[in-house]
Amino acid sequence: MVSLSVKILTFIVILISLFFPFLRETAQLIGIFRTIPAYDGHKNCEVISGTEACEDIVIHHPSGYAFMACSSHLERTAQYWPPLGLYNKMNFQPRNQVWSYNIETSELSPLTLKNFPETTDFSLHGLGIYEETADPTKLYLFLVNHRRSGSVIEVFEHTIGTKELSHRETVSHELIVTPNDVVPVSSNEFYVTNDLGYKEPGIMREFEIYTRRPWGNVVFHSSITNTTAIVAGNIAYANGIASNWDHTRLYVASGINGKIIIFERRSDNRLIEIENVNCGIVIDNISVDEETGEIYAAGIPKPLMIAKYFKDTTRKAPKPPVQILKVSNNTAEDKYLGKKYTISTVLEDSGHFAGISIAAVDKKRNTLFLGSILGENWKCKLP
Ligand SMILES: *[C@@H]1O[C@H](CO)[C@@H](O)[C@H](O)[C@H]1NC(C)=O
Ligand SMILES: *[C@@H]1O[C@H](CO)[C@@H](O)[C@H](O)[C@H]1NC(C)=O
Ligand SMILES: CC(=O)N[C@H]1CO[C@H](CO)[C@@H](O)[C@@H]1O
Repeated sequence: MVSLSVKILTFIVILISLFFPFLRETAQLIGIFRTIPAYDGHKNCEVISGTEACEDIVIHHPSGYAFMACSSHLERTAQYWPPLGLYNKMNFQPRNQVWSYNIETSELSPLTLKNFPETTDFSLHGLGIYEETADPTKLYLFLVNHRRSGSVIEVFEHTIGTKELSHRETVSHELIVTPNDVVPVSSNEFYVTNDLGYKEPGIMREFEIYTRRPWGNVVFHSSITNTTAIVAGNIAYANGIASNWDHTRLYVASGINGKIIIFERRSDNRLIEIENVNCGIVIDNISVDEETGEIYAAGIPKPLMIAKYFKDTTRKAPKPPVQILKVSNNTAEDKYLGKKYTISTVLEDSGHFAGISIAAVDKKRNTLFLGSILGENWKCKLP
């Protein structure tokens, strides 16, 4: 007969062995044992002055315009920022700014909102663009807007070269809870990530983040049929979302797991997971090079440092290191052994960038944009 203590011991051993892989993986992801040499990738870059805290940047490749959804350091660290559970200043109206940047002329223009009341909140996060098939000068910008009354997706029309955004539609739905990033697949349809299952700050939200619970998801919305549905679930911190050029594949970053999930889009708009690429470090938002299909991700080698940097309102905390990764198809011999992708580093820097959240690449113009959650944004020459 097995005594009770043996049973308990067995139970403890099982428990530890169950948790050990999780702990080991966590230690790797948060980079406890990672030392970062003095990288100076910023030398290839210049600050895009006049902008701050552009958490998302999307390039319209045919025209060479980058669109930037921007906020401010003060707002993100001290006032109001639901994605980080910050609700300090609820009597203040967020009114963020979208900029267009002409890569060839370096002209930076603030876009004016039309048909959008001045009294409506405008607190920006993810951004996606869709080009009208019949008229390539006409774009639709889809923006995540964290209104104080709840988070919504705003759709605007824009004609390339103008300095206006004309409001078209606001989409809100009970399934769009913690929207992070959005990718349109037509002028009336989009996919959006809900990064967390728990929106309200508190113990459950902390638990969800620190134990990497898979409670985020991807929601599809169609304004043609007025339907909204969860099309992919069980994702731990679903942040960035991007698609390939014909929207047959979608890429979702599971940031705190350091993974990029590749989905195939079915004709009924459901998403089928076909691949899971492990980047090995915490990653932020992602973008796809439309021509090559390569995926760029802003990597966070020291997430604890970034957390400290975010909480510091004095702007004195050391800037966290950044590693921009590129995921390409593996063309070497070992692809036959199942190694489908190669991950390479495009840029590395150890202390000049303020928490980079997006890397967007224009290969044709040899340009890399780096957007920050709370500081300066940069334009770099591709190495
Ligand atoms: C779309 O559906 C939602 C419920 O899912 C409803 O609240 C809303 O009024 C509908 N909108 C239109 C334009 O029919
Ligand atoms: C890999 O190649 C396929 C086929 O050419 C392409 O569709 C895909 O986007 C490529 N993926 C990456 C990560 O480069
Ligand atoms: C636009 C976008 O996807 N932003 C997200 C990038 O990742 C950070 C941190 O993981 C999120 O807080 C942003 O919401």
